[in-house]
Amino acid sequence: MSSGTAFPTFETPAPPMTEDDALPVGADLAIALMDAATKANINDSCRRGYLIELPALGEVMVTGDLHGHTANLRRITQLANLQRYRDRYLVLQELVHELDSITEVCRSYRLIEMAARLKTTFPHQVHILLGNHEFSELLNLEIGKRGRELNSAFRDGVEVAYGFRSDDVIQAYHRFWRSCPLAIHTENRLLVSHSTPRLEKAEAFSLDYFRRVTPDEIFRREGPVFSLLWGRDYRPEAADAFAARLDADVLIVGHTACKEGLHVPNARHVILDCKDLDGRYALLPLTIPLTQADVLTRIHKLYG
Ligand SMILES: [Mn+2]
Repeated sequence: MSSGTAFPTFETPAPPMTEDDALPVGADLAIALMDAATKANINDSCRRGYLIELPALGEVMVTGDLHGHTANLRRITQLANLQRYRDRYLVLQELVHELDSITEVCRSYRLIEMAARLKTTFPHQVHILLGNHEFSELLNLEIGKRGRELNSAFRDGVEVAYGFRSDDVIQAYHRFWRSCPLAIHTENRLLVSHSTPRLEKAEAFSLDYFRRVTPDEIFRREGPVFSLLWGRDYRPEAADAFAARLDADVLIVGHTACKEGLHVPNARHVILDCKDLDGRYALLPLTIPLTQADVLTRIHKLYG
């Protein structure tokens, strides 16, 4: 479709947003952007199946759940300075769903598109992990907070932006999410994933599981990946079991809301959160062994 003349004017999508973090794109550009990011995911040079394997070179900046927070992604982009530091990797996660969009429409699609633009600009440096909120969009699992279904708030936001083209744009988001990696393993024995499974589910996992798992196995309701993305088992024995299966010493995750952007529930997990202005991130060398204590000395506030 090269112009809007084929359609009645009453179906014309809403005009572009005027805020400075709004992307002035129409549906066709949004779809092209998302498909370019999907292609970048698939062609990622660090990727084996659904696992990203980072070499012992440079450093990795790990961030926590963003939930539509475009200002925080701008801040992260500025801090990461990927253009200057070409052997620095950036990990993003849980982009979709503004958790406080109870009465208003959710506009987290803007954050998804910002992240997609970063992925296409720095395809081998930026890694966007699949989170349970994206998973819930893909499988149409209702995910509610305080009485407002986040899925329908998300759809409302996309409809405000893209009108009658919403379904096409949402399908492009889905193609992107289906191509996102599930975990990142580093040579210095860090494992970064959105969350970790319950102890009883840990034995399903290994680095080879992530390298070989198929989309049919991933995108179903009761599979191991479901337990990976939703799990909140922070008992030391659960952390030890999962870390041992994944050849990791430290587990860096998002998923759980933290008051000051950080929570350390046991001797392996480091939980990061970037949903608000108290957000924190980790900037970690990939060239030296790191204990959990080493990781904790390398955690910084997004602001100040
Ligand atoms: Mn989550």
